[in-house]
Amino acid sequence: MVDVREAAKVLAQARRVVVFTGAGISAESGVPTFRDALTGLWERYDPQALATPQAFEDDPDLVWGWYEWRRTVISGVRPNPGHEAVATVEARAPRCAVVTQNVDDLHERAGSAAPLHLHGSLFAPRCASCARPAPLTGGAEPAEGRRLAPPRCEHCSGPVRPGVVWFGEALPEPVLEAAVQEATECDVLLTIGTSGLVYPAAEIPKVAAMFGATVIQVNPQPTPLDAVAGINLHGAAATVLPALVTAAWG
Ligand code: BV8
Ligand code: ZN
Repeated sequence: MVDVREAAKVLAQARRVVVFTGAGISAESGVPTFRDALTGLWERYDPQALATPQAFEDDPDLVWGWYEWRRTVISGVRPNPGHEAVATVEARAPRCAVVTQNVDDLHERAGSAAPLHLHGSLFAPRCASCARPAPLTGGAEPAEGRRLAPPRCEHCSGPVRPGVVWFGEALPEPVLEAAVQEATECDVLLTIGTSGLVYPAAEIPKVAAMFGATVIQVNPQPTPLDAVAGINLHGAAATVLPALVTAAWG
């Protein structure tokens, strides 16, 4: 694809790269994206209603069961060539920051050193009352759709909650600030597998474009970020990204 060659030229000359990812990069690892995370028994719930503090307050067992099921799904899959290509960008570009909206650990397992998790992580549960980190329970791996009572904090016996950012919750300030800083300073921002609908995360590619970076989008579908993407690679991450890094750095 001529666009891949053009994108590779831009990438190979970049001094500072930001890789911005959404659920689409994990799709080919077999992880349902947020919108279709509610397959099977979960389909009767609206994810935006389930991923909220209110839902956890109303029915902690339902919400904890959903997140523990998602964590079990993640632990059972592997990073895909898209995640691995991102690790290659980090190894080859003079400077590269990975900013992800995903709550899985697939970037880490593909070799990314310290991705910035704008929406937290499934692997960092904490007490909903005193906010102390809580241990990951290796215990009962919930079947899909099964309620599971959250463990209790060993310090204050408050309920343990998933370490993710719910709708209506503020993003972790230091992480958001670092991501915005990287976006203002980069020459190239690769936005991969995100619908660009959730704010303030969706601002990151726009900030990069505003500060003069070339935005390269990888997504099989059109998204609102088409407006800021200088180069649009319409394809799947696990196919396009390996081709892109090979064309850029051999
Ligand atoms: C906040 C963690 C304020 C939890 C997530 C109206 C207008 C503007 C904003 C708002 C509004 N109403 C409400 C808001 C605010 C709200 C928001 O933006 N809502 C949206 C829906 C309009 N935002 C918030 O609430 C944020 N907080 O604003 O707080 C505040 C401030 C101060 C003090 C107090 C409060 C918090 C948002 C974070 C929510 N948490 N995740 C969990 O995971 O359970 S967001 C979650 O959904 C994901 O992290 C992801 O970011 C998002 C979307 O999920 P998906 O659709 O699955 O993924 P994605 O969007 O990435 O789409 C998949 C893409 O992949 C598609 O484009 C598809 O084409 C593509 N694809 C598919 N296959 C492939 C592929 N691409 C490449 N290769 C493939 N193979
Ligand atoms: Zn506690």
